[in-house]
Amino acid sequence: MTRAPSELLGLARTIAIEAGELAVRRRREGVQIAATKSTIVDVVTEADREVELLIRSRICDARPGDAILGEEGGLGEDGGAASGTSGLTWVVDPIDGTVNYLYGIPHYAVSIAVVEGEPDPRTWTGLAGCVLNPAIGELFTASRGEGAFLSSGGGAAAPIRIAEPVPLELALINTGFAYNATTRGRQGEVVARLLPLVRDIRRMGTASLDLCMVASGRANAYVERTLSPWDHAAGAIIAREAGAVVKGFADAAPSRDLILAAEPALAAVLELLLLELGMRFELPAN
Ligand code: LIP
Repeated sequence: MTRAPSELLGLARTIAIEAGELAVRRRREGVQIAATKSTIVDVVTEADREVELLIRSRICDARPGDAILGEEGGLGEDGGAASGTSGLTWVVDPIDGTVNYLYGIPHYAVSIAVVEGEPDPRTWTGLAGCVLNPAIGELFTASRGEGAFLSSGGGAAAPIRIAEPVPLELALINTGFAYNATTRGRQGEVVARLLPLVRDIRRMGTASLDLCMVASGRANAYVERTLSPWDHAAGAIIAREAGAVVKGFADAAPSRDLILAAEPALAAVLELLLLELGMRFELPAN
């Protein structure tokens, strides 16, 4: 079975489009909270679950040897893919930006990545990534070594690149906050110290699209802590292929501890500043 990144991307794209249509349909019909997760503000809707099941079944049918790591199911549950035999894992967020989805804000995404190696963002290699905002019909894609693309409204895919370098004081920086109240309080303190030093801050509410914003020059940088692997797997591939550095603290790969994406020189300056501003405080266990 093929391991070619461009072919894996083709399948990811087909599945994401079908999943996005389902998400939009369910959104039109009205969305209810099905359960809360880590805290009372961390929610899952019936649509998240249904969309993930659809994605899982499509992957299982097409690629029975691959593993699946999904936000609502864990590794191998429901889809029956167990941990797989191929060494490839599909990392799936059926609806990234669930709170936007719940409120009817058209800024949420179906995010699907294929990675090679252990299903751990600190060590895996991203092969293909696809992030679809089905509410406005924007599809961001990338496969390893082949660049990043944006297709709008079903049109042809056009190459995207990160923005030209800017100094810190002209940088537009996307960020996000944890669901844990204590953690987000501390994150807010860091942001208050950062705000006077940069152009401005955006809190859009969908990590995968934040990474695509950096990839397409709509933001200069994106930084967040406490993300889960499915929040950033596909977006990180897209941002890298568009020319961004995507990293954790120091030499680490992105993980729950930190994801920072930016044009390389800005990434270096911003990381140092964030350390000075107290960004690297100890996170609670989950
Ligand atoms: C969410 C993100 C959001 C981030 C949250 C959370 P969910 O994903 O994309 O931008 O700040 O921490 O991870 O829960 O909507 O799939």
